[in-house]
Amino acid sequence: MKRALITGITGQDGAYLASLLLDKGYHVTATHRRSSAPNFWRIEHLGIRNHPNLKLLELDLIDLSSCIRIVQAAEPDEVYNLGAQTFVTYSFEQPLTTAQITGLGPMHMLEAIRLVNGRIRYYQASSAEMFGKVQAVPQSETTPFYPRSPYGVSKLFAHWMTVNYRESFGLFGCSGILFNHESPLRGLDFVTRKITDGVARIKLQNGPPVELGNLGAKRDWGFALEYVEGMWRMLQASEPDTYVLATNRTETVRDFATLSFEAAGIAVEWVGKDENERGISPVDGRELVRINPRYYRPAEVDLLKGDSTKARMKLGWKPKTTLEELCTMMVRADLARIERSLVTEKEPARDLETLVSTPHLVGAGEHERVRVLMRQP
Ligand code: GDR
Repeated sequence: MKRALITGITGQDGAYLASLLLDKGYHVTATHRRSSAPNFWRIEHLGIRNHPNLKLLELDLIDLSSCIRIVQAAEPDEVYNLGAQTFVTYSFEQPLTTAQITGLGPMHMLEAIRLVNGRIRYYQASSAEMFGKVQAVPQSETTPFYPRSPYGVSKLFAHWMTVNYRESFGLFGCSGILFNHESPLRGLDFVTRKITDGVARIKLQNGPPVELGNLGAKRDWGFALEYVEGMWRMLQASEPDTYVLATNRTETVRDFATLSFEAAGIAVEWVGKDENERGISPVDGRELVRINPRYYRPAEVDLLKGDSTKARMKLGWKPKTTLEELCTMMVRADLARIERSLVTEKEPARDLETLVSTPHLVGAGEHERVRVLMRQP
């Protein structure tokens, strides 16, 4: 039985990855930061919280000695470092905390591995935010970096440390430069889930307009479940390397909103410019989206579009879910949540049930996987 250590089990990727590895027969030690109200709704939702091969432990990545002890105790073959302060906006408010957790945290993990057992394979969750003010379109493993936030700078430090430990100490360190990846398990802070949740509230509860910042930012959005599978593939390869995972399609936040409203059967028309731009219903003129400048960022990443040719050629990885399917999946999940009055992040969501009943929204393979996640016969 292979053993894995995952940091960041309470996040979207940590939950999906733990579920994937448990299905593959791994023993998984998964860590989360101490909190008075631990946030386990995602792993509860995926039905793995009490899995006999899942062990949950507290860990703070800024404490090197804890990292060493965790690696000693878990005896992993593979470490997936997903724990981080992942919200870009927040990193402008708390740059030092972000640098400590997102930048130095991975360094502690690398040191722990070097000290305890240098044969452990390591995955670093790097980010397309490292490309920031992009120097080429699309962005690949060879595109120069230009981060635009304390978050991006911290991720870049961790990325280069992973490369450095690979080259200096022969550590099997992989850096996965992942472009935005979303799902019904995304947190409400991120723009996609904020939109799909807002759409569902407008549809079912006559909710208020969705307040957004920069509608013109372009992102390359994929389905998170497919991206965590890419992480696993990186650690199964014969050599450690750096890979971009992306769909190679870029759309604006405005487009994501349009597709999401359409998924709920609501047409949207865009009028006005800049701070006065609004999304309105062409049917009754109702305001659906408005700008709130408080969501603008001090420095923006305008355009992300990834080229994942290397991952396709070397790992056999490619994304399957289209943006239309992703929006539909997320909107339906939020509609289902609200229909069941499970409207807070603390409560277990039921979105995968929605997926099971809508197999046409995801590929046959993913549907099968969702059924497994749901523990359905
Ligand atoms: P991002 O994701 O910063 O790309 O990082 P996010 O969804 O927060 O923002 C995407 C784009 O949408 C614009 N935007 C808004 N964003 C938020 N959060 N809220 C709003 O109201 C809003 N209005 C417009 C933003 O300005 C931005 O351009 C995500 C995170 O998951 C990172 O951890 C990860 O590393 C990268 O993706 C790849």
